[in-house]
Amino acid sequence: MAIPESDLDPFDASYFEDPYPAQDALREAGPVVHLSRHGIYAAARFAEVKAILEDWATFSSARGVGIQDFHRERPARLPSLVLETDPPLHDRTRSVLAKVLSPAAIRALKEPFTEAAEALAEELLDRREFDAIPDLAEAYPLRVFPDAMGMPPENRHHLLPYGDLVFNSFGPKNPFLEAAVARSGPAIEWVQAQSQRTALADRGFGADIHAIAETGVLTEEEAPQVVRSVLTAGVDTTVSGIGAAVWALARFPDQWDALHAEPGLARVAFDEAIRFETPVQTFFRTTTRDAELGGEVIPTDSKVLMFLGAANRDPRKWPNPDRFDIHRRPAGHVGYGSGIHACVGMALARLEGECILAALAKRVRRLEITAQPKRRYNNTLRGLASLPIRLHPA
Ligand code: OVM
Repeated sequence: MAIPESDLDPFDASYFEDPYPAQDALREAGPVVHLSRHGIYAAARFAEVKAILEDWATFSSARGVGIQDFHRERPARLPSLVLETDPPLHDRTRSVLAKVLSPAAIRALKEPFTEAAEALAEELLDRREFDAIPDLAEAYPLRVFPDAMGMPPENRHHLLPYGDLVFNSFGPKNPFLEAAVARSGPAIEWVQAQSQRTALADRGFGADIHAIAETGVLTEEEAPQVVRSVLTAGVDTTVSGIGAAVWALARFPDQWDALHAEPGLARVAFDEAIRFETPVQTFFRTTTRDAELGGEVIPTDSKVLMFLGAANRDPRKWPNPDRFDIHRRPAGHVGYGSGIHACVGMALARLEGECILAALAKRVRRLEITAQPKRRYNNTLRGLASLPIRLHPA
């Protein structure tokens, strides 16, 4: 048996426009495909993506989770102490973040996050017509997340071009990455400065990370790097997730009806949107040995691309996968990953999604798309740049 070849470029505009036919072809071609243009292996079926995620020793993150192999090329930024590591270093950092972002810590945010969501929903209802990407999907996380971190109110907008840059940098050096570099301006220096203990309030996730560092778990140099991870991973992702949910709910009006009738479904509706659009579309691993996968063998030292979004629409796993259905059970999707690197901020992301969707569901009878949405191009993140919406109040 030979591994099939494909000349698909999963980092180009026409793919981003409509990735589904290409993802379907990849899943059908076999459990493992070789993408000849980039010289990488790929998995697009749920079972194989999940198997890669569960075997960190064979499919390593320490050589980078983008297309670049840190053994062959120097990474542009200091590798993340949690994302771009394997055990035991990974576990040490992870335990700090798991403590800081504990269920109890997230639960304590339910009230302020609900309050902020209700206030934003009221503002949007007053305006009636707006762009749901900047005015809702970006506005809500940019209001609540930096507050939870303990960041000053100034210049929070830099978090967006910073995230855009890092998520583009997991892909090849193509025009999308070049444009993100050009747009990033002072964002890199700003994020670095904001990660220092003295830039962060006495209370918040930032201070919590530094406090744990002071007990000796992290060094003085490591603590700001861990804050940086949270600032990198925590904003653009939830922006894409909230945008995905609003877009899906606007395109499937029967699903909005169901959510409006039962706003308690907001949390599961957000999760279904993460399955359906999968904001983090792809991540790489690097093989540490000849790796058996789906009956094929991937040679050692190979980059392997996991199509998380394709796995989340694999008909082998999901009945009627292209239907957005808030009554299905989306639990078990790989939109937050799986295994030791599964999203450590998941509860925070879900709280944001739940609060903003519930606040809208209570007040809005119908979402109307008033103009053609515009896609945002990013080598890793799937989302929109613009989604013109008119709200019809209940
Ligand atoms: C990090 C990091 C950066 C981007 C994404 C991410 C999805 C983590 O710096 O640790 O997780």
